[in-house]
Amino acid sequence: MSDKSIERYDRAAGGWDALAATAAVVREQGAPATSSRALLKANQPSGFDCPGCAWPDPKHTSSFEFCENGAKAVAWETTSRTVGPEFFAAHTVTTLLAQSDHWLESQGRLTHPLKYDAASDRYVPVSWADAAELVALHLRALSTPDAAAFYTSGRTSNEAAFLYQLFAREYGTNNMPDCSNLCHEASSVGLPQSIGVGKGTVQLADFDCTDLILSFGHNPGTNHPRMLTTLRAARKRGVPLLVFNPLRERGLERFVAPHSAVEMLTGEGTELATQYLQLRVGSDALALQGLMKLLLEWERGRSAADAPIIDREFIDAHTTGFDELTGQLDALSWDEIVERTGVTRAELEAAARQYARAPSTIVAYGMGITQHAHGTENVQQIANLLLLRGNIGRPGAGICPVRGHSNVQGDRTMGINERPPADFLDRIEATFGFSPPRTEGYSVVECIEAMRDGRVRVLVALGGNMAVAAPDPVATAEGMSKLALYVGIHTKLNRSHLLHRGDALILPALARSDLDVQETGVQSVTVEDSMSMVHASHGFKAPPSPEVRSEPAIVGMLAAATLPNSKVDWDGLVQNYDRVRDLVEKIVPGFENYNERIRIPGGFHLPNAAATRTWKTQSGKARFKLRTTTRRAADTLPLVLTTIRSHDQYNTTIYGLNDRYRGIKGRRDVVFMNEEDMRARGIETGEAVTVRAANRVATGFHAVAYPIARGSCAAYFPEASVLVALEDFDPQSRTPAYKSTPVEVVRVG
Ligand SMILES: Nc1nc2c(c(=O)[nH]1)N[C@H]1C(S)=C(S)[C@@H](COP(=O)(O)OP(=O)(O)OC[C@H]3O[C@@H](n4cnc5c(=O)[nH]c(N)nc54)[C@H](O)[C@@H]3O)O[C@H]1N2
Ligand SMILES: Nc1nc2c(c(=O)[nH]1)N[C@H]1C(S)=C(S)[C@@H](COP(=O)(O)OP(=O)(O)OC[C@H]3O[C@@H](n4cnc5c(=O)[nH]c(N)nc54)[C@H](O)[C@@H]3O)O[C@H]1N2
Ligand SMILES: [Mo]
Repeated sequence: MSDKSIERYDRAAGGWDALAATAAVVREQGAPATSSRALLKANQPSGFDCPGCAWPDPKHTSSFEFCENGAKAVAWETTSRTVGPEFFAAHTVTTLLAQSDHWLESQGRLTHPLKYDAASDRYVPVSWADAAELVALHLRALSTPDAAAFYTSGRTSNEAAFLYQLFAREYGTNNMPDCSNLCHEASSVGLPQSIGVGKGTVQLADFDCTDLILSFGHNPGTNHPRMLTTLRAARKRGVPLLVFNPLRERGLERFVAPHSAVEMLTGEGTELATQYLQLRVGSDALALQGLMKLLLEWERGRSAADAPIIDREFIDAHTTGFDELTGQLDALSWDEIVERTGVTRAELEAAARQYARAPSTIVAYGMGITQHAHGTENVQQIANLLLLRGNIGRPGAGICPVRGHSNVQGDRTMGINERPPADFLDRIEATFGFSPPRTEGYSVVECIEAMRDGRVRVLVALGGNMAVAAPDPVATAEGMSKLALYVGIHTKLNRSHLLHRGDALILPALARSDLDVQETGVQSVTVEDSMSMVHASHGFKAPPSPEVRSEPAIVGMLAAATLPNSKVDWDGLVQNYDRVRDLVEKIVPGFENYNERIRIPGGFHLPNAAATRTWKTQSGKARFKLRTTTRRAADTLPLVLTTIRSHDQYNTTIYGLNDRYRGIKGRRDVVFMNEEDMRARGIETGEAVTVRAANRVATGFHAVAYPIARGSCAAYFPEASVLVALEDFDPQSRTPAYKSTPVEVVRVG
């Protein structure tokens, strides 16, 4: 294929190409001096937390840890470009709506509070006081507080998140849809049933003493590049890495560490995956049960002299449900496993042998596990596999859900939760003296349904881009267009600001790297990473305009205007975030001496009961969970589509049009297919295709032959989100099934 836009990339991940790509993006954002200074402060003890991802920082970071995509996130937020009142005077909302997501965000940082003016179809400047009054007016006019919803995206700091949930609850609703509903909700729902906590049990130090790492459904070379440094160190110790992923991902195969002179000069790098199992999209639970079935068979067949394969002592002392699980595994046929996963029994045996042999194992996983109609069950099969060999609650072993947004885990800890635990609400009530609502609120999918049928009339968004992040953009846009008021608290312009027909406000917020000065002086915020480390983040850069306010200040202002008889001293809290943290300490377990401990470089670790083998489940034991065996109705379509991120995007933020490791240049209109699936349909690489799902169709795509499991295909999010129905979600966690849409792909013409 001569087309330069589709060309196989066969170098290692990282290396010089990563440095060059970083330099290009810093140049393009027009602030090389600020961006470079910012890069040196990212993830340093005295600096700010990188807004890129939630992978933890190595203890006592002293040298600069290079990360290409962290650098892009920092450059994107420290850009010198701005969108002020002149920009909005020059563009109507209708013309902005015609622009791409990439164009909208790349115009720059928001500088002024803006209000939508229907007469001119433009956003016009508004004072902060008038903006707050408009919000108060709408919220007070609603017939019930449950006609409002408060969306959060996971970049929000602990302090802002805590104030935000307090505002929503004192106002009277638990409607807190949140990006984690779209992300790791299956972990938050599945893990408490299995092991009693909804978070991962490992810390970074466990990777230093583990004997085996299994990776399911995540692409760290793009989405958590600093994780490659951890994986590389483990591989250098001889630890095998088994990858379960339908797509061959360069970042899981070979890595050149930019800080290693030798690797940079030779370009050779470190081999990562020792075994790569290209299972079919959506078949992880079956593959996991295949591994477990083998362990069970080997255990039954072993002689007394052989080492045990499953940890009977642990199972008897610490778990329930083992017999039910073995019953299910015995009933499962190898024909079904092999047919549906697309991997051979021999491949699974090789993987199971490694697992049976390893004293301690870590399983890391991402969206390839959670974003399915059976996401919760997928997560639970991972927990089952670990429990079989007692791999939870000891050094070098455990479960590692790799979180997305840099503070998505912290936001949940702070109470951003549409289904809050009762004891959390009890403490709110005891501390503040108001009765928080006790009924469950809406998750994202439910919020969209409620906007569509008029039950939700006001949507406030603290960060994020819900309209584009949610499944089914048509249904979502319809819901947003029916709102009486949309309020976007954001750093950049995005599509969610443009879909309303009623009132709308854009409120410009400080970003992580911006200096935050309040009445008592310079403020820091805190965040929690994927491994429950809480630490401080200090912005340093001059904000894009003096009008821009911090997230805690904006939330405090809206709350004070809406709740005249509030029990909370909003102004006092905003003046000094130490006061917010003193309140968090009273409400959230694990935050004793919060203010003291975040002043220690590196911060502190939150307790995790499962990691100490205390099981906070109903029975007081860990539980083996079964897999549902029914198939979905739409499974009659021959292919399964998964939607994935390119190397040049951050969720709905599109930095550029390349996906270097997958060999795509300057375009995003592709669908990756297995060569044999293409041949069977008479499709050649580069040819225009239509992708059909039940009742929906996506046009304008081009097929690309790619090493992907047969029967599976992949396209980028959000372009392919049109194929994901709002109703297609995991019934337990309500996570959209972004990664398993049954489809057919046909040649155009
Ligand atoms: N640069 C950058 N960093 C990011 C983000 C970003 O967009 N850009 N997003 C952040 C966020 S919010 C999140 S949640 C994380 C996301 O990080 P990831 O979880 O890595 O996200 P995805 O790109 O969705 O990729 C999932 C991987 O799962 C594989 N996969 C797809 N379907 C299946 C399946 O059925 N089974 C298995 N086993 N694998 C499958 C895909 O091939 C891909 O390699 O990254 C965070 N970090
Ligand atoms: N088809 C499909 N859809 C998906 C996924 C998928 O894999 N496939 N993944 C899902 C996942 S895992 C997630 S987490 C969601 C992400 O959903 P969201 O978190 O809602 O989306 P983002 O794209 O991260 O949000 C980008 C916007 O955040 C704002 N922003 C950036 N930094 C800041 C800040 O510091 N403060 C404030 N106030 N605003 C800021 C900017 O205005 C920017 O436009 O998308 C989900 N959607
Ligand atoms: Mo995410």
